[in-house]
Amino acid sequence: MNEILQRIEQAKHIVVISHVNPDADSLGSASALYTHILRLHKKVSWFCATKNINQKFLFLPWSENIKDSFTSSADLGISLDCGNSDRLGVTLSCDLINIDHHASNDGFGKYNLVDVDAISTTEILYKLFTSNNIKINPKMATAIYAGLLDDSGGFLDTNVNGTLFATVQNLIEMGADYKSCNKYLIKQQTLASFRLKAIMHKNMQLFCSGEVAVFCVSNEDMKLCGAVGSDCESSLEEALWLPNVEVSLLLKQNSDLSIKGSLRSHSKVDVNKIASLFLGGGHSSRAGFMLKDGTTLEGAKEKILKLICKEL
Ligand SMILES: [Mn+2]
Repeated sequence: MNEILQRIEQAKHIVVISHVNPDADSLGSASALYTHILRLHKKVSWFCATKNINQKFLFLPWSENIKDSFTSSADLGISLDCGNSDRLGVTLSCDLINIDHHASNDGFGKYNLVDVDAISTTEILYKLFTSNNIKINPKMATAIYAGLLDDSGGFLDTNVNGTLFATVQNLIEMGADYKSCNKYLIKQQTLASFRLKAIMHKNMQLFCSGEVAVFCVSNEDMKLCGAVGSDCESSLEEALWLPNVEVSLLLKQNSDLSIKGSLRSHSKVDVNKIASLFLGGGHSSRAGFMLKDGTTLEGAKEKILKLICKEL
């Protein structure tokens, strides 16, 4: 039997861990694994350090059981979609299995199942389950589909291939509630994000002969719209599809005046490389970082732009 499944068999109390500020893949993979562990009649908890998880994810199976405090009685933790140990939001004293697909993953677990070619962490689980004859039930299928849908940009990113669609066909036949996933993860938006988009689009600037789109969002803009961090994302992604744009950069000021940076890129610039200069990371086409040194939005813009333009 697979080493990771064997370790799960041996454990008494398992905690599945979604990363801080979780996305559909981290929550979907935790949801699928949580469901599987429940079926083994084992004690299982679900930890995510972020207190207010975006409502749109709460259709995922068992998400009502997510806790923001870590249970000390656990003898095994399983992190899902966490590119580095900071993403866990907790320091573990028990063994850890690290399941992930980020290029920046440094293998921080005692056991590591990292596949940087996988489209999503849920795809890694799909392969783990199917290759070990573990039946995927409708709840698991929904959760796996959710990660695939979100991490492939709604099946539109360049990493999408026929294998992905074949997997999706299987998941739908297994009972995946793809309609809810499409509705909550792709179609539905908040009024706050709708309002924020108008401000972001109006203030967007183009640099380096129009190859870099930059959004600076102040804490004031956020408060004015009642927006949260994830409300900025769709504009960041959309700007990448303007003619000539190769890289899209978002600098968002937090309420403590630290700055969250997010980067999206076609193939010309490896944005993971740029994010890692600021102890961030991600994938070559999407990455993030934090600036906590008191830099202003304008100062941060100058600094990051210089690095991007050098790569173009
Ligand atoms: Mn992912």
